[in-house]
Amino acid sequence: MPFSKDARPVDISALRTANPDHWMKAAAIRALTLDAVAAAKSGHSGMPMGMADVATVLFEKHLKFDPRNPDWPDRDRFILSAGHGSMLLYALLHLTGYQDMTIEEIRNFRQWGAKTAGHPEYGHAKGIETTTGPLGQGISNAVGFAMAEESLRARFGVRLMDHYTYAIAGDGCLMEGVSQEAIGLAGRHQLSRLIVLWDNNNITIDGTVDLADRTDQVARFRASGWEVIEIDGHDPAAIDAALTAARASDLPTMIACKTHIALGHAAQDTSKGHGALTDPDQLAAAKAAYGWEHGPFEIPSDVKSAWEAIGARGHADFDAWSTRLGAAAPARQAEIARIFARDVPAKLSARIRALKKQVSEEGPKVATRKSSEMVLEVVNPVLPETIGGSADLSGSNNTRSGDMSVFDVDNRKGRYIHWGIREHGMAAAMNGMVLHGGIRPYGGTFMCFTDYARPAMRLAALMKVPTVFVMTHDSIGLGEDGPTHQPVEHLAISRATPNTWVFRPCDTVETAEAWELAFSSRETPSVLSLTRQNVPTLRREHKAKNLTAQGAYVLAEAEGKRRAILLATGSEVAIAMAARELLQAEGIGTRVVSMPCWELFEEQDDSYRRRVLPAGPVRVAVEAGIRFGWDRWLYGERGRREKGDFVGMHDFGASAPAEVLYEKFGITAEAVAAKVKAML
Ligand SMILES: Cc1ncc(C[n+]2csc(CCOP(=O)(O)OP(=O)(O)O)c2C)c(N)n1
Repeated sequence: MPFSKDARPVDISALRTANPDHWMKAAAIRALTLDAVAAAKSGHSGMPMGMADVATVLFEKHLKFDPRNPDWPDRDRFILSAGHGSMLLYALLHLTGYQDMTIEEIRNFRQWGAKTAGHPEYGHAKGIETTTGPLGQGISNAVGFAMAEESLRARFGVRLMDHYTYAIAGDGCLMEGVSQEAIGLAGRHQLSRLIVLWDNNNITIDGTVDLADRTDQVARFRASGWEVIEIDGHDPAAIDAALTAARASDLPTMIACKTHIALGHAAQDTSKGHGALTDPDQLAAAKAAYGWEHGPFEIPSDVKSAWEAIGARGHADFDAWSTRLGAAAPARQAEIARIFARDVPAKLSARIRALKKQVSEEGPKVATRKSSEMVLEVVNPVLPETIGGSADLSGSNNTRSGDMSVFDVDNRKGRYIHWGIREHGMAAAMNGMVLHGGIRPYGGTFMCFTDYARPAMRLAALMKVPTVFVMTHDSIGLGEDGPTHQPVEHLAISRATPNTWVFRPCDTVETAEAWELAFSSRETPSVLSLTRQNVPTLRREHKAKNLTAQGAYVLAEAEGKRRAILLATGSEVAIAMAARELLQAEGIGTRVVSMPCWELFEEQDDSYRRRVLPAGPVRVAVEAGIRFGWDRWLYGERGRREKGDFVGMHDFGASAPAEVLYEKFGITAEAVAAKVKAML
């Protein structure tokens, strides 16, 4: 059993007697953790047992929260980045009196239907600010929470927005690469309201940290622009003093809390302490060492009332805040309510419709990334809650509209963020902004770097938050940058993710419709797949209705008897239209279906889907990506195996001009027409 090398002996009885009141409150967390993990026969005991003192002082003396009003916009946010230690959070929520975190929930830790999932899941219970478990995400979300606070404080004033973000991170969180992206961003932006508590216990699953790392974390944070305070994480006075200093600092602060994993248990300071401690004798011995003489899941009334008093501490703060809000101008009150409810103003649809009308008349031939910029130009001014950005590709992603100034230390009102070359950190921080509330973030990169942002994109979908990922340069159509930059499998990756809308608009009209849906979404993240290369306007007849909302629709009907249906997305819709010309010229009636969003088409009722994809005609799908997933539309939905085929990519791309690549890879109108004729 690997031992922590720098493990000092701990005199539990000295800790107990030095601060008896504090000790029993922290012991309640430790006891609940031991009982819940023993009942579930699984879970992580050591982290909550090690960080119980830090968490107790934080909740007792510093955290601004009100269990009766868990959605209070001006509460401090507490993020358990080390999500495996979920019992720490559940115990805190239960003890401080969050209504939905009953003792029954704790008893049912990790069981079907319980709010107490293995790792904290956003939406399961109030007080869980974000889903954590994939290490490094929470600390990176926290950066977005802190940016959201800065932005909203600048917008609404310190009387209404004035809070801190606290995150507990372990060695694992700090080893994950994304943590450096987060730390770099927080340091650069001087996010002084962000306080990270590092559980410095020197233990991970395989053993001691030095098996895999020798980073000087203190130097690392300081080098990234943070203040660092080092303390004994079991000394309540030191914890309190460090938190006070951190709150006063002009910089983000990391408090390095030297702790003992599984404090007081036979497995203390060992990697065994990281996991599920279920041995009944050892459990009893640990409780005896704590001086905890109560049965499983039993909290003595004096300890419970002490914790409830901590939970009640924030009522007055909440009431005072409500009074201040009530005294604000009605329009300001309504605006705060609106943005936190994720409602969009009616003006959004009006602006989208006006743009659609204009471009369907003018018919510009532009890249859809440019179309996207045209949309943002008209929409951002009426959506003050948007924050845009790019991972160092602003000019390529076209994500900045003219009204957006740059978010910076001296311009917190800025709504455009230069994320640097940090796709993962950007995506995770954007999730944090949505979760904070009051912000609708979107951020851009090249579509092939979906891979770099992917863990956070998945969590947006899992958490049901409407983050918008702007993915430009979405195929071989980007040309000379070559196969490293040409996504082929990324549409399939995002489409395979539940609760994600993948939009691949064919022109400016569809791009406007996609943005309207993305910005109106309450629970679904969006991926906008946009071209580098110019495409024609195909929707020349103005329709006020948002056709993209149906996922797929008939763009061009067959003339004469309908013998073929061409299905296409994005830049390949124009190729399908050209193929239709060829086929119609030979008397083959051909319908073109534009499919900007598969997921929304799947949601349509059967009769609509039948109208768009009737049985009978041959079907050819055209997309400059891999085939994966397309068989659903070719062979399913009344299609037949011998009557369906695909034109697209079968391997990685190549470096050459876009037109050459389309020709060489056979994604042409002629190839589409030939496939149709071969099946007739
Ligand atoms: C991205 C990711 N990789 C791996 C894991 C599996 N895992 C869970 S906890 C853990 C070790 C974390 O060590 P540390 O943060 O020091 O936690 P402690 O041992 O102090 O509880 C690992 C590897 C994970 N949850 N997330």
